[in-house]
Amino acid sequence: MSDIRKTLDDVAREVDEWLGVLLPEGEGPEAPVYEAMRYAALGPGKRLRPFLVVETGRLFDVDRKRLMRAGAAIECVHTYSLVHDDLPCMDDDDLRRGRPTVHKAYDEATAVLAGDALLTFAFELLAHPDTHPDARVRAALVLSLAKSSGAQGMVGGQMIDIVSEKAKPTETLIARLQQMKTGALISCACELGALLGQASPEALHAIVGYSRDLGLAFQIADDVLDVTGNVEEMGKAVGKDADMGKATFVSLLGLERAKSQAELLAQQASKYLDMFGARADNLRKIARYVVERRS
Ligand code: GRG
Repeated sequence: MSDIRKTLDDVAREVDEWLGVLLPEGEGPEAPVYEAMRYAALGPGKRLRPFLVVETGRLFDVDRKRLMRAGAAIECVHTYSLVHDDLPCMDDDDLRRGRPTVHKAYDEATAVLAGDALLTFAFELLAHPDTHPDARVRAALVLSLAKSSGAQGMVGGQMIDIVSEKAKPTETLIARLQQMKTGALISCACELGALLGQASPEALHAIVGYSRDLGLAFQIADDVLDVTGNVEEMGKAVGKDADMGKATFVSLLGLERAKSQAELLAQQASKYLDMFGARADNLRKIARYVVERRS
C-alpha cells in the first residue's frame, strides 16, 4: 500500500471514531432516523474531504480536535449528498460503499430524513464552540460550508446535471457543473482547514487555487473510473454515465485525453503549494492519489 493511502486510511479511522461518538444513537420513536444517519455516515468511505481539512489545517498548526469536528461536519454533508443522490427520484442506485443504499436498507422516507438530518447536523457541529472559541471563525466556517453545499455549489451543480441530461452540454457547462457539484465541497474542505488556521490572505489564495484544480482532477478521475473501474473496487454501480447517455469529461474528451487532463490538473494543483514547502507534501501526494486511485 502506498504511504499516502496508509495516511488516508489512518485519518479515515480517526474520523470514523469521532463520527461514531458525535452522531447520537437516538432513542424513542425517532430512533430510526439516527440509525439511518449512522448507517450512512459510518459506511466505508475514503474520507477524502476530512483528510483535506486535516492536512490543510496542519499547515497552520490547528488543534486536532477542531480539525476532526470540521472534518466530521463536511463528511456529514458529503454523506447526505450520496444518500439523496441514490434515491429513486435521482440516480436510483441500490449499492453505495459496497452496501445497500440507505433507501434500500431502510425506506425512502427515512433516507430523505436521514440526509436532511446529516446536513443540518453538520452546521450544528461547526457552530459549536468546541470547533473554535472565536465566534467569527465559526461564522466563517458555517458560511463556507453553506455556500459550497447549497444552490451556489453542490445542489446547483446537481440541478445543472439533471437539466443538461435533456440537452447536449458544452465543455464549459460540464466544467461548471462539475466544479459546483463535486469541486465546491472539495474546495470547502481545504478552506475549512485554512479558516480554522486563520490563514493569511496569501496562504488562503494558494489553498483556494490548489483546491479548485484538485476538485476538477477528482471529478475527471471519477468520470474515468465510471468507464474503467469495476463494481467490486468502486462499491457502487459503474458504467452508469454511458448507459444514461450522460455527457462527461470522458464522453467529451475521450478516455486518454480525460486521463491526461486529470494528471495535468493534479500537477498544476501542487504548484500552488510552493509557499508551504515540505509541510504540504501530503497535499501534493493526495493530488496524485486522486487521479491514480481505483475507487
Ligand atoms: C443530491 C444534493 C444532492 C447532491 C448530489 C455530490 C453529488 C451531488 C452526488 C454524488 C454522486 C456522485 C457519484 C458524484 C461524483 C463524485 C463523487 C462525489 C463521488 C463520491 O465521492 P468519493 O469517491 O466517495 O469521495 P466515498 O464513498 O469514498 O466517500
